[in-house]
Amino acid sequence: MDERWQKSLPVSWKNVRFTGGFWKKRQEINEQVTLPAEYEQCRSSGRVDSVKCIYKPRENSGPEKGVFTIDGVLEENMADGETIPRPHHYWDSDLAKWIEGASYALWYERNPETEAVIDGIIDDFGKLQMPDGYVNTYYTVVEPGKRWTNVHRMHELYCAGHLIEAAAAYYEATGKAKLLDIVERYADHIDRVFGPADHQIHGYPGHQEIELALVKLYRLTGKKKYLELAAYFLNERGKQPYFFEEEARQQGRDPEDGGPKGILGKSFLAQGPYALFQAHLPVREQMTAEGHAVRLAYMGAGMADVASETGDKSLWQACVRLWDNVTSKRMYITGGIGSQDGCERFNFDYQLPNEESYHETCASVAMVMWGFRMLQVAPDRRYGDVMERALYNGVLSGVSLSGDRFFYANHLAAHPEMFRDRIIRNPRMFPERQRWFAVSCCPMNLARLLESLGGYQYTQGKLEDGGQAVYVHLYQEGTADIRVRDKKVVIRQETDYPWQGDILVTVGTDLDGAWTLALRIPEWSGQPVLETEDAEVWEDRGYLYVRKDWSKNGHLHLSLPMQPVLMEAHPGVRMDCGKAAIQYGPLVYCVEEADNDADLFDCILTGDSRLEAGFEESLLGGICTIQAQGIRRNREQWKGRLYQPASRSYFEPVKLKAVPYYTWANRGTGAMTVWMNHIPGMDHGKVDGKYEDKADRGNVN
Ligand code: FUB
Ligand code: ZN
Repeated sequence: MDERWQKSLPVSWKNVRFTGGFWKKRQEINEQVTLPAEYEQCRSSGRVDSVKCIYKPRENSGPEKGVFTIDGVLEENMADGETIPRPHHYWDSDLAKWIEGASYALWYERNPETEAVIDGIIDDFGKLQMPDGYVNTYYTVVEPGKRWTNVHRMHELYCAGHLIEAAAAYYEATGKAKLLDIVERYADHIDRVFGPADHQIHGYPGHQEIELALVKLYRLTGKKKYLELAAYFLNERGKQPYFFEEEARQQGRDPEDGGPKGILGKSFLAQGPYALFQAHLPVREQMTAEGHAVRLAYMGAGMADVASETGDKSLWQACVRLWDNVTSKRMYITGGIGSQDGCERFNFDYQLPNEESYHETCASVAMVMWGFRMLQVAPDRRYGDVMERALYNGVLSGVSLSGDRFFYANHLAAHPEMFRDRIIRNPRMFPERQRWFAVSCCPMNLARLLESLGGYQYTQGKLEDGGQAVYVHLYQEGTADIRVRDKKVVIRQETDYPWQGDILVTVGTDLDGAWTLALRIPEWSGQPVLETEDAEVWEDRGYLYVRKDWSKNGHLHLSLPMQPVLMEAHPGVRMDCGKAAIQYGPLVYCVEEADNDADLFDCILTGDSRLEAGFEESLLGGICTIQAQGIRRNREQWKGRLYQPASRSYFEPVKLKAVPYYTWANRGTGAMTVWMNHIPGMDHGKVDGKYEDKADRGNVN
């Protein structure tokens, strides 16, 4: 493990503006379509009004319905005989994520209407706040008097974390501190309730999130107690006796009771008690990434944050260990994690199914957040590359090109019949994006990430020799307004990334003296070409360090060679054995029925399937497509048969066209696959009417 600590801190999203290109377009859709559509869903489903506390539980109301609906959710969460939706125990987090995303948008363009809507919700949260600082809709109106009795399952700390993040965003965007005041009082309350003293709860959240939020609050307010509380939650996790078990016993619940789906009980996973919640072991003893994927990645993000602020080496090492396990054995090529449907969790090493993949959008968002925080402790491209992979693929596939439909689960292969025959019954799993979900974590998570993406582009810190460095982690047309040694520095990127790998960087400053720009060189890019003058240049952990006096000559040109390549999965990923996926720059590709006949799953890429990239302005919002010649078996020879002896003469040529994975399922429902059959030793050229197999003659490409 490379233990060199090289701390840097994010350049705020407020200081970075996308001025054109790929992400600018996506942000505009996010602002104009996604965020308004999400607000409307929150309004019509009762989420917005839930904070007004108009719901009153009726004495004899029946059980919650919790119905999954595809379009619209008016009856969601209604109990029998009730007319006002019963606030769900994590609706507060939905509203908070929406406020967060909408706040970022306000910074880019002030909008009095949106601001008034947010102010209204904040005022309702303010009225909801108890004199001791507690804020939670569910426990105010649905189960009053029961707060902090089921920290394991009921998401109070998770909702608090999201409210803190929302408050930070709203404050930074508008300068208005009213939500910040609310969450500070709430965080103070939480700080009084949880901790090591006898009168405190020695506990931690059932769903991590608050840890990273508390670090954000610490950075914003400078109050160390928030950082200490974040560290406390992480350090307490997994200690014995298990907090979740103690809590259940104190409340008269059976710790083995796993709830309606059976998954929440103490011994549900073989990896250890409460492994679904990463509470089976203290975090420093967790050798593999187990349990619920979003929880794990948020925990990793929190660990990296706390390690970065406290210098805690053992916490950092534990964080790296988990990261390595995830990214080397348990992550999809799209950067997505959590392959197991059912409890949204990690599976054993290399268990990465394609058609039944869960690969939740939130989990990809969490990977971006985690990767970015890893970079702040150690600028190493293995973190930046994964962050980028998750962003362009796992995250972005979660939203339609139109911006108003969403994937919860993101499959790497799909067949429409699975949907039509209702083999897959849960809308979260449908291979068609939905307008909304009863549990709608993903749409909102994605929107807040896209709107704050500028904040993931740069970090700033000191090098080992004390020199100043600005790290460039992502490439995107736009400007960053930074201060180096207290002088203004404007960094401008001009690029057509991710369609091309040329990046022109112009630095405008009158700061005298040398400082360093460190540029991530993605692993896919092979040999980059850097053109600049009067600079000292070196490479370290996949970053190209360029030190010079930028006030004298503020230009550099970086060329990252971008070619379509065939990627293979580790042989342990049995579903992908004998298969390859196309990648072009940071983008993973897939083949869809819309561009290729059906029978995608029978197509084979061969040793001489040359991949050709070309830009198609009018397709799917303007994309680079990849064309390749392949082969497939001739169906004529299969008439009336289900099986027959294998033969080489079945094959016929087929032209394949691949599109970026994030664009799939935007042209109706159809078959899709990321992984295609691949026989590198086979040449699809015809010899004597047959297709030649070079491997037979020892000529493996
Ligand atoms: O539990 C809150 C969120 O809902 C999780 O992060 C997602 O995985 C989904 O279960
Ligand atoms: Zn989600």
